[in-house]
Amino acid sequence: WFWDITSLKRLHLRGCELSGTFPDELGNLTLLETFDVQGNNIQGMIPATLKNMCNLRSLGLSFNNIGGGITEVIDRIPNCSRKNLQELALMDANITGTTLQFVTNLTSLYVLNVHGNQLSGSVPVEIGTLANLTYLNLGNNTLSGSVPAEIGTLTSLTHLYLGRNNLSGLISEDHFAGLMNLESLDLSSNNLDVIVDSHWMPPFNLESAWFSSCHLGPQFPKWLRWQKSTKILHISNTGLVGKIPYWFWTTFSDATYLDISLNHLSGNLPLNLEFMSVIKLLMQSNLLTGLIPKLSRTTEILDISRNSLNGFVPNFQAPQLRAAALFSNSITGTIPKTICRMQKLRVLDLSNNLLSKELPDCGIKELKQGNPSSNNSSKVRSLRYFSLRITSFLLSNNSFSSGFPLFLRQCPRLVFLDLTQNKFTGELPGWISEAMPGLVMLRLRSNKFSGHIPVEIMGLQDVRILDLSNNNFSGAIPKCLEKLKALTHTSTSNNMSFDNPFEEGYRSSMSMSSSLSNDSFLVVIKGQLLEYRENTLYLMSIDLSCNSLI
Ligand SMILES: *C1O[C@H](CO)[C@@H](O)[C@H](O)[C@H]1NC(C)=O
Ligand SMILES: *[C@@H]1O[C@H](CO)[C@@H](O)[C@H](O)[C@H]1NC(C)=O
Ligand SMILES: *[C@@H]1O[C@H](CO)[C@@H](O)[C@H](O)[C@H]1NC(C)=O
Ligand SMILES: *[C@@H]1O[C@H](CO)[C@@H](O)[C@H](O)[C@H]1NC(C)=O
Ligand SMILES: *[C@@H]1O[C@H](CO)[C@@H](O)[C@H](O)[C@H]1NC(C)=O
Ligand SMILES: *[C@@H]1O[C@H](CO)[C@@H](O)[C@H](O)[C@H]1NC(C)=O
Ligand SMILES: *[C@@H]1O[C@H](CO)[C@@H](O)[C@H](O)[C@H]1NC(C)=O
Ligand SMILES: *[C@@H]1O[C@H](CO)[C@@H](O)[C@H](O)[C@H]1NC(C)=O
Ligand SMILES: *[C@@H]1O[C@H](CO)[C@@H](O)[C@H](O)[C@H]1NC(C)=O
Ligand SMILES: *[C@@H]1O[C@H](CO)[C@@H](O)[C@H](O)[C@H]1NC(C)=O
Ligand SMILES: *[C@@H]1O[C@H](CO)[C@@H](O)[C@H](O)[C@H]1NC(C)=O
Repeated sequence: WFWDITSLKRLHLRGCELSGTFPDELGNLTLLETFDVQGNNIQGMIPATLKNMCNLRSLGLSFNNIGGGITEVIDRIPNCSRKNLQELALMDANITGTTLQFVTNLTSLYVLNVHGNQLSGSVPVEIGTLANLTYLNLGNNTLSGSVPAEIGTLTSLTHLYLGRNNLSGLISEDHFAGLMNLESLDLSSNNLDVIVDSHWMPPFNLESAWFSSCHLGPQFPKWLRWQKSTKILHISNTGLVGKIPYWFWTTFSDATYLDISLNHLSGNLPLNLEFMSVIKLLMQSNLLTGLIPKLSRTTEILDISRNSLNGFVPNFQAPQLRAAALFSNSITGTIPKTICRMQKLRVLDLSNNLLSKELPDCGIKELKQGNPSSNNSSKVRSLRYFSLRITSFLLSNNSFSSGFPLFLRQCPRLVFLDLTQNKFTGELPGWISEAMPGLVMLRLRSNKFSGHIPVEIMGLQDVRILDLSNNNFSGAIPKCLEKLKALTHTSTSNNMSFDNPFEEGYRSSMSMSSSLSNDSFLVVIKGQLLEYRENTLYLMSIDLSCNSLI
């Protein structure tokens, strides 16, 4: 019945779960100015009946399945309204095409969004004729060739997204010359060389800047110093060499997301980053040395893995910290008792370091301090109420020496536990399955554990990777191995919604691609060290070899 209301000027049907095809009757709405059906499940091309829709200003077709060519879409936008069209949104709409030349006829466009389609060809120089453009998103296509410098004439532009294409060549000051209103810039994941004079003062003050995989180096770009409003900065894998300049931390003290990973940055980090506002701080795979800094209280995700940091583990004072990847450094000392207060921590990876001694034993006092608001509770006073929420705890290849850590009694949500290659001794406690009922991975390989394998271990119903090899366990292998249910079923019967030990802490964090979840996962199977990157969820393995079992 919509289509009879021919007086309609604005039709907003965003996210209405519409499916099927566009009806020809749409063309009856000749007064329509705005047509927005983004985020439905409409299949097929817009109808050829729109000829008389001469007032169309805004066409929103994003997140549908148009399944056709871009030129066909443009051809069906009525001739009479092309000149006046201000907004064209075709994001993730399954559109193909080898040219963006059509822009020459859409001279009034403010917003052009064709992100996430299969558009190839180059960015036309004529893009410079769209003088009103404020938002241009050509990201996530397969555009190639160079970026025309004409883009630098679009003085109204606030958002420019060219990331994830196959663009190449040079980006210079010219490309930015007139972009004094630019707030958001994405050039990442192309093959672009950004080469500007070292004294260049950018005309803009970016809030978000994505440069990952552009060539910015080897020198740390000096012009970044003038970007004092930046909240999001990605300069991962940009060929940067040398020290992080001293102004970096103050210039970006208000940023929430900083990614300087995968470069050749060296030198010590500042001792104190408490003045920052960063939520996600990624610095992995550099050549950084020195101590792990005192973190800002806002930090939720920290990745400093694969550097050369030495000195002690930080006295974790970041109450919001959810995931910390500190693996493959040279960190010494032991895990401080402050970990007992870290109620938000999910993932802690300290593998491949020089940590020693024992883990703290969190008593009720320490745990309470991490959860002061639950002080008054009359109902739950048990330890469990105050327990930690760690799901992945990875300590392999250190020098921890003690009995099986009592710390683990306070980690009832543990899913991945890796104590491989340390100097742990003594017997496995009977409480192992009661304290950590959800364990999917239990790796105690290459330690000095001894005694019998406790029969309680059969209570680990979700365990899929059980590696007790290379210890000094003795006695009989417990009889009822078939009770390890997850190992006897072929399908994934548990409800684990994540795939590897690194992933969990990253879910529900800012929806940015995470580097941690990309990390490989090493598993020893039949004496071979195998590397897995995905689908570790389906991996099953039991290894009791190299003990004194009968
Ligand atoms: C204290 O306990 C009462 C009753 O259980 C509850 O209503 C209240 O929200 C609690 N206060 C705090 C700060 O947890
Ligand atoms: C509405 O559109 C349909 C299909 O394009 C057409 O057959 C019909 O005559 C139109 N109705 C009016 C009132 O214009
Ligand atoms: C995209 O459109 C083509 C052509 O209509 C179709 O064959 C293909 O299945 C569509 N792709 C998706 C992911 O729907
Ligand atoms: C524009 O309209 C004219 C007249 O209606 C028509 O001849 C021409 O083919 C149209 N152009 C396009 C590109 O549709
Ligand atoms: C621009 O429009 C004219 C006439 O409507 C048409 O002939 C021409 O092919 C269009 N140019 C592009 C690049 O689509
Ligand atoms: C990317 O562009 C280069 C030339 O710059 C070309 O050789 C290559 O085939 C393109 N790759 C894709 C996937 O389009
Ligand atoms: C153990 O960690 C050290 C760094 O502390 C590293 O050099 C070594 O390669 C690691 N060994 C294994 C087997 O990963
Ligand atoms: C919690 O209880 C302790 C003593 O048990 C007390 O010192 C502290 O002030 C209490 N905190 C809150 C927030 O009530
Ligand atoms: C292994 O355990 C046995 C007792 O079961 C003990 O006698 C022996 O010393 C242990 N070996 C090592 C290397 O710890
Ligand atoms: C798994 O999920 C199902 C339904 O979503 C639920 O009934 C069941 O209790 C869950 N099992 C576990 C072990 O959480
Ligand atoms: C993710 O892993 C793939 C496969 O090894 C690798 O090519 C890629 O560089 C990795 N990406 C990052 C950001 O580490």
